[in-house]
Amino acid sequence: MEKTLVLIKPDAMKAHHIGDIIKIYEEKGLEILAAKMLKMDDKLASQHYYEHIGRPYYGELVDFMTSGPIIAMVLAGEDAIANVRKINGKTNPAEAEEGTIRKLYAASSGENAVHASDSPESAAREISLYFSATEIFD
Ligand code: FUP
Repeated sequence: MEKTLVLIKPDAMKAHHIGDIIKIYEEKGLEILAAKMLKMDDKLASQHYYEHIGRPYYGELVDFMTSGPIIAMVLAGEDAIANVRKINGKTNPAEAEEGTIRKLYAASSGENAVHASDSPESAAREISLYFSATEIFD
């Protein structure tokens, strides 16, 4: 069973889509091994999005991600990393496939409802930013 880190971003939290989003993952057979609500601060944002530091949208990205609470989750399943990214849809919701979370609930490439790890290395790194080993129930 592969693990991946998912974030429900501030836009989806404010729009009351927590339940809708979690229901989609559960209906697709993903197991929730860990979950917590928290507020990202600038330090956590710079750790999570270190690859984006210096990009033109970085300031807006941090402002958005720190604008309200988020939910962090560890999801597990067969090919969970690729599977969850498929369920989430493309970064830009205008390009996201029908039925994906971003098609359903995201407004723009910046405010796009959910995050999911993009490789086994990112998943391990990102999971450790949000959860200690005792908080993951596998
Ligand atoms: P994804 O893996 O789909 O989350 O997308 P990226 O890693 O390419 O981007 C991470 C985050 O940076 C996005 F969720 C939002 C932000 N971003 C922008 O705001 N504008 C862009 O053009 C690209 C990314």
